[in-house]
Amino acid sequence: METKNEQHYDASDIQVLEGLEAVRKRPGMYIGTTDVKGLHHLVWEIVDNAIDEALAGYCKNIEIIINKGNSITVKDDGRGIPVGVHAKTGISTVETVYTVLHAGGKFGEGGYKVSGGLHGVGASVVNALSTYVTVTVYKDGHIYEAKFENGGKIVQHLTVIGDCDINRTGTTVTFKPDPTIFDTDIYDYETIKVRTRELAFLNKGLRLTLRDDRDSEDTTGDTFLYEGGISEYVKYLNQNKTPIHEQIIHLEGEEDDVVFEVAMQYNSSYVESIYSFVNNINTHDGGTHEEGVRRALTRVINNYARKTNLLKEKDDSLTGEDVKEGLTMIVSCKHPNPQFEGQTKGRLGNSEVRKLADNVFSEGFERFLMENPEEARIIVEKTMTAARARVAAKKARELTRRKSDLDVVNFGGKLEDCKEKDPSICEIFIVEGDSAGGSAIKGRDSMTQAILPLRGKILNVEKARLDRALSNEEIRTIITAFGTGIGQDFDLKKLRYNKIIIMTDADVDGSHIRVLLLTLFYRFFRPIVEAGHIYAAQPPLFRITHGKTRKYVLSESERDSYLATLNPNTKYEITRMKGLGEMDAEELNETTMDIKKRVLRKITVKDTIAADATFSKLMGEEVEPRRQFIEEKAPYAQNLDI
Ligand code: 0RA
Repeated sequence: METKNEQHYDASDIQVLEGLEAVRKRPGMYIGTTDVKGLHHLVWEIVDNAIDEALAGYCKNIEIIINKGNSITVKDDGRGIPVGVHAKTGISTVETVYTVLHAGGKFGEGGYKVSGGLHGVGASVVNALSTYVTVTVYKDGHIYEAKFENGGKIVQHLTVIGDCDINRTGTTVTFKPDPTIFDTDIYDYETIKVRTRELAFLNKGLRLTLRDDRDSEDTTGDTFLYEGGISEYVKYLNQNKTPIHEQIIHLEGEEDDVVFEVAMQYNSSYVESIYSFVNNINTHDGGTHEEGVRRALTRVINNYARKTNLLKEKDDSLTGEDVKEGLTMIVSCKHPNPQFEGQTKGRLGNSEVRKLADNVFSEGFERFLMENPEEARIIVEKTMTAARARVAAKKARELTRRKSDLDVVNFGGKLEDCKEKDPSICEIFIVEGDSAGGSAIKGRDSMTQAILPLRGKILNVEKARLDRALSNEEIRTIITAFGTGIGQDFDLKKLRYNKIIIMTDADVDGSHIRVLLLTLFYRFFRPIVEAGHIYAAQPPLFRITHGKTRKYVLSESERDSYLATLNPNTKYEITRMKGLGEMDAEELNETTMDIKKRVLRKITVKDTIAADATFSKLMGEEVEPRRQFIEEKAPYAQNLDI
């Protein structure tokens, strides 16, 4: 076996494994899905390569362009993909990287590559799933170009097509996803923007620009460049919250090529916003980097609180739960050989990182507390208040714990439960107002449909702790009805209904109630939301009657297109449906509840971090953004996804 020098990546590092046909046959194996998510995944595979060049220290600018026709261009100013003949394949390295599966430093033993996409297969997979790919390399005063078509077939070998300034280096890739592979071929600017911004936060000093050339070519687009890196991410996440201390605490350390970094700031809310990343990938199930920090955070705060006598001898120690209340934190680890664990590979497994994270965090945070006694006092007091609330919530929670099935039936008449006990076929409608609740009870299928009419106002849990939420009558009823418990007692397996359906009017009040409910579900029952159990009913907006026919439509455009299908001489009548309460039981059943006829909208969480920010913006201290959002979105039942 050849020995390889860690420092000098050369063309021979690239291993030749398989052809591209396999990728086209089973794209899901390589990019997860062929839906809109898979389509966007192609962009990140190409951007990842440029980011690697940035991590290696050679690239400062990356530009992403959505072109007319939904092709994508990614430009970087790195060293340029090597243009020499590849030792193993006998063709240029550029062509090798784009045509040989698993070619790329990541799988070569000598190559040092820290970033990675979903399955780390990169450029060749993008080529396999594209109708065309053009790669341009600027290097040594020349412009080189190679072209591929129809799933990676070479149509132009790497050729010098011109000269450039000797100092100019970089790689430009344009690809067009194959529409016969993907369910959709339309890129979403906002999706790409959110991730591009995140990549800029995670890679300080790197300028990422994004532009949409589909409508016209003089758009300015967005530029993201954060010299402060993850500190600026924390600041961004806290922008609709109220920080309780000024400084963002930013700590960093490195050992054996593993770089560990954390930034944090407490705010006055009660929610935990801790997000961790490994090689720019969100580790949504945490792992050793997160564990190390959490462990150190609890220990350091307890030690400091005891030492300064803020926490007395008789007081119980603060728990992990207490110290994360109102904490916004980004943990980022760059690792040359990460082990991802768990079903969705969302957990970092490398055990040595736990110790590195603990050491870097505890040393730095301890010093911060010593050097900033005023901020330290504010933080400790916040965690002590959280501890008191935890004790109070425990007492309150015991009241909501279901002792037997009987308890659910005896709701004091609130919940009209269904007869069926098998959760997989049961649904619960949470209905705005008593009169609509009455119609829903009459119009339901009592075997499988339970009705919970809301009488009082739903508490805004964005501004209330668990203990106060638990003293709210409506919330207690909801918790008991769901059967899952809450907080530490939460158990998704105990959920009593497969579908939880929010049924509110299509007006501003209805939107407000819906957002309050979604906030409650997202903050206190997140696994239920993530598992896709939450739906919004879509009551009709208009009723059109002609002759004996009654037609219900959901929107103005649907009304217009229906009217256009009628004979011009037909006499018809249009009623604008003002609210659920206006419909009788039969109408409500027919339009909104009947499994065969209704249209439900499933509420999905596209991106946890973005959803968190949305809820803080919507439901936090500031009233104006909330009013604006609700007024803007209220008329449209469509804008529900979080
Ligand atoms: C390996 C070695 C060198 C550059 C790259 C890979 C490289 C790959 C990509 C992919 C997208 N952009 C890229 N930029 C650079 C260095 C080669 C040399 O120094 O000649």
